[in-house]
Amino acid sequence: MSAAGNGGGLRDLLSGPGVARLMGAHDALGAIVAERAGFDGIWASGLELAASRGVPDAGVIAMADQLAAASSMTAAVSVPVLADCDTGYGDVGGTVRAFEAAGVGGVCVEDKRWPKLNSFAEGPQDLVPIEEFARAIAEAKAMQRTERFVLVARTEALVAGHGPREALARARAYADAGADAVLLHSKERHPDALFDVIGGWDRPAALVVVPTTYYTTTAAELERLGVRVVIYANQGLRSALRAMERTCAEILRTGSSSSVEAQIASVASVLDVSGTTAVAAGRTVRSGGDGSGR
Ligand code: SPV
Ligand code: MG
Repeated sequence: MSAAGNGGGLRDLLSGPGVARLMGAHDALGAIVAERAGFDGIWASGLELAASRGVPDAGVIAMADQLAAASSMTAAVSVPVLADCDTGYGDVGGTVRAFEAAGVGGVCVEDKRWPKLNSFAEGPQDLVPIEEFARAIAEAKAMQRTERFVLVARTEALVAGHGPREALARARAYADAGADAVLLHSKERHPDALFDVIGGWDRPAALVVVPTTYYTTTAAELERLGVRVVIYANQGLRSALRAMERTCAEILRTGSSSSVEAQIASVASVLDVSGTTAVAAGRTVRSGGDGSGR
């Protein structure tokens, strides 16, 4: 792996061919599972990370937390990682520098006012003025050190209750400010407003969408509309949550893990996914050393 890590591949995904599918994760385990399944990249989800820490997705996660999580995912997989950096932690340019230096593929920042609230939560979804966010994007792009790193600008205009006209104006302004891609977020069940924005897209920057509420829309359909990247932001965590709840309840209900053994992963697969099997087979590990090899 080069010093730039596996980050460069994200730029390739933006330019096609075809639609790229990113799977949400919050740790190396989730990233490894997604890579093995065949996903093109990883979405280091802010919601998943917050939930995994037991804190709200409301601007509580700090840059250092996401940097550590995205770095461990980048180290664990060969596909690129796009880090959900919320509103940019008060410094979009500093965020770009930090994640770029860590070899992460790119960052996504959204045009909400801090402290932001998750897009699906009932509550205020206030946007920063379009000029302010476009300026932050332009400044951050000027601070980027390598060609390959990717800055995705996300507009929450539709989530905040504005119409397609405002969403399109914001998306264009961010693309014109230098964003490599624009994430159009929507919480519509039938994404008519989103499709209007996509239909009016007239910039070279790639479009990214997150079909969480409009989950019946397939990646192939989105690709036909011109979308380049589709993010399955939280389905991994949601499936793990449901499975953990069922297992906990079954063990307490029956007095043993017998009734769930057939449904849960084997210890052998945990040893495999953690690399323990490879170490047992002879791969050298030095623990507690100073790295000098002595
Ligand atoms: C996340 O995964 O944290 C996102 C996407 O930002 S969503 O939760 O759908 O807003
Ligand atoms: Mg998020």
